[in-house]
Amino acid sequence: MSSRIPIVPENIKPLPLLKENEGMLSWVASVDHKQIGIMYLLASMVFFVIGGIEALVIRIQLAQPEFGFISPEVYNQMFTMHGTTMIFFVVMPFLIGVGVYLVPLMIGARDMAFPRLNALSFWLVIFGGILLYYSFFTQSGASEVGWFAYAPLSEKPFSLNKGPTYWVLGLLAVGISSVASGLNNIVTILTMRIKGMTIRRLPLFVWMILVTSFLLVFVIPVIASAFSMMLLDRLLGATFFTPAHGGSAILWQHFFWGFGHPEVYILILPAFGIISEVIPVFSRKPIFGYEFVAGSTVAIGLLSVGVWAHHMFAVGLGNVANLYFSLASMLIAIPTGVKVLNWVATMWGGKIYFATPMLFAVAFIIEFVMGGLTGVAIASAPIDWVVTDSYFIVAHFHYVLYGGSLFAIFAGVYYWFPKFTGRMMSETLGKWHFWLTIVGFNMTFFIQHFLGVMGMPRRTYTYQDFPYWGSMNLVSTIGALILALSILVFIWNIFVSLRSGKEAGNNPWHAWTLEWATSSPPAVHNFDLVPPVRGRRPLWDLEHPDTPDEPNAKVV
Ligand code: HEM
Ligand SMILES: [Cu+2]
Repeated sequence: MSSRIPIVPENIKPLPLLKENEGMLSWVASVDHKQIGIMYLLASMVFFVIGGIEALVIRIQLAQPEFGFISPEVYNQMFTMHGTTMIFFVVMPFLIGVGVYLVPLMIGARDMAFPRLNALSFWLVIFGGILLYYSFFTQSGASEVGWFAYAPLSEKPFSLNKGPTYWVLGLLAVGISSVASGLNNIVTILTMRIKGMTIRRLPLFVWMILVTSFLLVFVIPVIASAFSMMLLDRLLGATFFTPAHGGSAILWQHFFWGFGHPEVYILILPAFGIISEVIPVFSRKPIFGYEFVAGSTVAIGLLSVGVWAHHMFAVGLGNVANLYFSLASMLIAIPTGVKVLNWVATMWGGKIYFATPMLFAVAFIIEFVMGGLTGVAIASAPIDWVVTDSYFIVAHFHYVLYGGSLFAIFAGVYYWFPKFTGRMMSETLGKWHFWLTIVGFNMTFFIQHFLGVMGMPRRTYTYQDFPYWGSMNLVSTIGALILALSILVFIWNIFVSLRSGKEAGNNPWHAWTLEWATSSPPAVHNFDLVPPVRGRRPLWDLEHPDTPDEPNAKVV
């Protein structure tokens, strides 16, 4: 086919190709975006198991009133390490890793713009994880001050433990890594697209990685500065956040949430991207309102940096501030609602095919909307005052983080596993995984809304035997055990499918984006030839050469 454009444009020199069968070294020394992507995913899985075990320990301790499964000190370390691990070492590495793997393929490029920087980013995450987990072996154990490390608790003399110091150092390493991957993504997406892949034809997943990358580059430095100040306080006797010596504990909260709220969008926007790829393919329709899905992402990105103090309603910032932050937070519901509407409209009238990726994608919409609704509720300051620091909040953010980010991650794994490995995942095990997740997830977290409203505080080591508290907590713990089982099924599925899954072929789902135009797994150099790009669905155009270029609005 002479109309096809060769993948390596003349002005880009291909990197020296990795030799196959070099064993471990070919991975450790790799600068190939696909190998680095896979390593990110594996690291994320390992940390997921660790963070999951920590969650189980928490839930077992809370299974009945006045239980003494672990000590209060260890309990504090568990929830701190659990939250930190899940956010910085599970969801972020997964989403960044899947981006590193897919972005070059989706835009028809040979690799990321800066392959060595890419490798550095990955290894910094590992380095940060080792620093973080090393703290368990110090005399006083890991950090015990919660994932947002509020001052002055995290400051001397309140915490003389070494845990928070290792925590900060580990997260600083991850921060450098995130900024580097953000820059790498931005340059790659803006400069390495194949001819014809205009910005308005970018796959939505790439769009969301682009917006997320800008967020990374702008907000990680905020927290990195605060981390540096905290280190100065802890190690060199500075007092940025120590009120007794003229510092301000509230200042830490502004820094932390100035980063922390955009961070939740860093954890969800790429997940939106995954959903925006899966839903059209399994509905056999182009995405409804592409411009709105992309545009609302930009809107969310911009708004997300202006709402941080909704985490600080209980501080007493005053009515004007509370009113502003309430309204601004509620505004975010609009672009988010636009997305949900677009996904539902995409499914509407489509030929829906409920393979496992689609099951997780549809469940994502439902569970994420649940978390979003409680989110809009607590964006109202008076409602937040009632439930702040209670299990209602724990329920809320697990609906968005587990029911949102993690459900999308599962959808993405089932969807792209054939591309990554050349084999299909087992649909039977996939459905077991899915239904166990639905039952376990809702059992664990739904009931926590009620516990919260009944007054159970978050980060509580144990509780008195109030009416129903014991049984409701037990339900939540049993749910967590079911969730653990679902994760075992998922891991088992990966192992089984790697060894004996059905051969996938290039494009098992009949999808339309460029990553499906190459072999599974892709060759080291990604493509021999990239199909011409003259619309948003290059592989569909390839099969329908006579259709007009845009807007591809037909059901197929
Ligand atoms: C595997 C299933 C999970 C279970 C059973 C679980 C359970 C819990 C529980 C019971 C708490 C509250 C501890 C307390 O306040 O005393 C908690 C806190 C937390 N969880 Fe999870 N969780 C799970 C997955 C996740 C995931 C996937 C994420 C994020 C992506 C996450 C992020 C957090 C965060 C940020 C906290 C707050 C920690 C803090 O208060 O400092 N969890 N989790
Ligand atoms: Cu927020």
